[in-house]
Amino acid sequence: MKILDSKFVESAYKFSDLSESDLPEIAFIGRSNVGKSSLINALLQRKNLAQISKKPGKTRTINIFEVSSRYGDQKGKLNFADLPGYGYAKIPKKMQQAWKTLIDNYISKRKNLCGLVLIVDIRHDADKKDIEAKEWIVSHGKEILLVPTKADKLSKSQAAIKIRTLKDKFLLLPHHEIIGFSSKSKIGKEEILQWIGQIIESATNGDVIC
Ligand SMILES: Nc1nc2c(ncn2[C@@H]2O[C@H](COP(=O)(O)OP(=O)(O)OP(=O)(O)O)[C@@H](O)[C@H]2O)c(=O)[nH]1
Ligand SMILES: [Mg+2]
Repeated sequence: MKILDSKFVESAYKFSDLSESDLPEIAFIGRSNVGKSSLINALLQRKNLAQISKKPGKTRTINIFEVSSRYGDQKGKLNFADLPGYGYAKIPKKMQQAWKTLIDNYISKRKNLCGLVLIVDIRHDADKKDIEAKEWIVSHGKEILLVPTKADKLSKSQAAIKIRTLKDKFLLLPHHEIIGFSSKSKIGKEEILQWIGQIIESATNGDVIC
């Protein structure tokens, strides 16, 4: 899939504040500070469309971006959704709960949500919250792509070993893909765009979106 253009559409603190959309949507989910917003910017070839920070907890709302793309001969539009990160202990309990509710509602109720990119840090072991997120996504029948990011922090061979270990830890099924990525070297970018293109193509066959 080739990206032609992208723009910010809206932010929402609560699921009910989000406008309905009839464009197929791909969401980016993962722990705080793992690199969700950086991945979105890399895919869209934008420096700071999704806001990035060294401090965890930068993305506090669901942020929707509209993307114009080309896949094969087809031109079309889709949405990217940047979700707030989970698992950051230093924010107040109340806010952690509000984000969890927001993400849970989003995955279970967003009608045009076709697939989720679950991002983990390639240096870390799969933790309980990441596995829970994967189970929650799969249980709602959504497509999932696991992306271990910050691959530039490991050697190529270390990264390959880590990817195999994560595939086992997450109990990924044969049709579930895992693609290592780095927002520094952009390794994995084309494969991730290819995955998104395929999901959107099969999701929009016919009249029903996802
Ligand atoms: N080395 C390296 N650093 C990265 C990579 N991706 C993100 N970072 C850095 O990690 C930090 C967090 O990146 P963000 O993209 O803001 O992460 P996020 O998951 O959106 O964070 P929250 O919105 O706070 O949940 C920033 O300092 C980024 O520059 C990567 O692939 N390699
Ligand atoms: Mg972010």
